This record gives sequence, structure tokens and C-alpha cells, in this order.
Amino acid sequence: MPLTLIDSARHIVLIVHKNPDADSLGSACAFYSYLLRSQKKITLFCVSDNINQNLAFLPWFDKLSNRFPEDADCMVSFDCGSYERLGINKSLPLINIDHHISNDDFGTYNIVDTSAISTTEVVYDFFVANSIKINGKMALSLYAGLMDDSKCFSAPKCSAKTFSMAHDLIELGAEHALCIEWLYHRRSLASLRIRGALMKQMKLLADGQLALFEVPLSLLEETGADVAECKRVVEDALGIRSVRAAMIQIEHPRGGLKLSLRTDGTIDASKIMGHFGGGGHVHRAGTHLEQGNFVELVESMTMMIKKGFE
Ligand SMILES: [Mn+2]
Repeated sequence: MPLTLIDSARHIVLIVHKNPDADSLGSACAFYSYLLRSQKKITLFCVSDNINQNLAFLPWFDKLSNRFPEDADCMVSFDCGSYERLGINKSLPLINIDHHISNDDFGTYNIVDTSAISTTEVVYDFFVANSIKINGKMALSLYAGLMDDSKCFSAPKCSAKTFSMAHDLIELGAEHALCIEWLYHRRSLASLRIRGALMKQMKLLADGQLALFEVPLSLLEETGADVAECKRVVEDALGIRSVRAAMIQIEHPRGGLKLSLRTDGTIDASKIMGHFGGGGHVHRAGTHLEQGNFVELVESMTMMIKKGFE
């Protein structure tokens, strides 16, 4: 059982995915607070060295490290839809906590609830089920993930459960205003510049149902935007009345092509990206192409999306 594994461990590594978002890091931070109650060593690990500074309001943000400890004997991963997302390869017992439909249960123990709107919801349910007391820091961390993955309580997946969890977390000390400020109001100049540039070059296909964006490396350099800031533009495109799916291709600074697909839910983004080595959710999914004929691969993705409209 996951709790037995945690109890017997001496040094637990909490793993957030590459380029972490508020859901992954918020889940790990809540767990960090919980584990502090035991006399164990804890490491908050992320393979990426360039962490989105808009997450700096989360407790334990300054504890993040990209050095995997030698003496670790247990790992817990948060919001990682596949083993590849951990960015490391270690043969240690692993608890996989997640909500992606594409999750293939890669852990020793898997706490995966695909009906949850965020991984922080899965963590919250785990705390409640095990009568683990949620303090203010934990509530804030869980709330941040809930707000981010529900697109500030606007995603179609929002349910009575989402709002009742929000209610409970605010009562437990989560600061709504702080989360809104850091996750939604603090936009960088670069993110606005990339938005302008991309909206101008957006291609509309299939009677305006499909929006396509291309980000060459030169545009990233010109605007100073990062990959996460580019992806926000895809969300904006989905707000156009005729658009049912929006896809962005980003030339990755470290090589390869990153693709991110958002849909209105009538087309399964996770299924399409699954054909190309990726995964995610019905409404949003992505993949990273390392090699191959990128033009041809993107062309066949586009065909698949168009087929979904029929
Ligand atoms: Mn998530």
C-alpha cells in the first residue's frame, strides 16, 4: 500500500514533471508539507532547471532541486502522464499520483483518477481518505493546482466537486487573491508580444474550425517568450467562435518539435497525440517529436483532427 511504502521510506523524492505547472508543483508542495510531519528526508525534484517564476508564490518553491539524491529510497511523482515526463530513470519504488487519461500506471503504486480535474484533487482526496490534516500551506498549494487546471474555474470539466473543494480549501486557508495574482494577472511582456505575433500569423483551416500556429526558434528569441507562454495563445484561439481545435508547433530550443493541441472536447486530443508518442487529456494534449519528417508528421496530425470534425 502507498502509505506503508511512505512509512518505511527514509528519503523520499517528490518529483514534478518537466517544465512544471501549478498542478504538478502544487501537488508536490502539499505533499512536502505533509511529509515534514514525519522524521524523514525529503527532496523536491524537477529535472528542468528553468522553472516558471510565476510559481514562486508556492510554499517550498525555493526547495526545488534538479539534483537527484544518492540515498533516496522512494519516489512519488505528481501530474506525470507518462514515465518519460519524470525526466529521470531510477529503479526505486514509485507512487504515481495523477489524473491524465493517458496515464499507463507506470508506478509501483498508482493513485490515478482520470475523473479528477487536477492532480491536486487526487492529492486532496488522498489526504481526506487518510484523515491527514490539511494546513494553510497545503490548502494554498492544492488550490493553486485546482485553479490552474480548471483554467480559473472556466473549464468544461468544472463540477460541483470542483467548487466544493475550492470552498473547503479556502476555509482551510488557501488565498484566492494570491493565486489569481500570480497565476493570471502577472503576465510578462514577452507573453503579450508572442500573443500579438501569433494571432497575426494564425492559420484557419476547415471552415475556421481548426487554428494552427507555428513558432520558429527565431520568434522565441525575438519576443523572449518561453514554451509555456506560447501555449497560452492556443487557449485564446479556442475562444474564437468557429474554432473547435487549435494546435501549436514550437521549435524547441533543445531540439525537436513540441506540439500542443487544445480542443472543445468533441475531438479527443489525447487520442490524436497518442498516435505520435504523446498524450494528455480529451481537451488538451501534446507530444514532443525528436526526429522524423516533421512536415509530414504535422500534416498527418492535421488530417486526423479534420477527420474528427466529420
Ligand atoms: Mn494536471
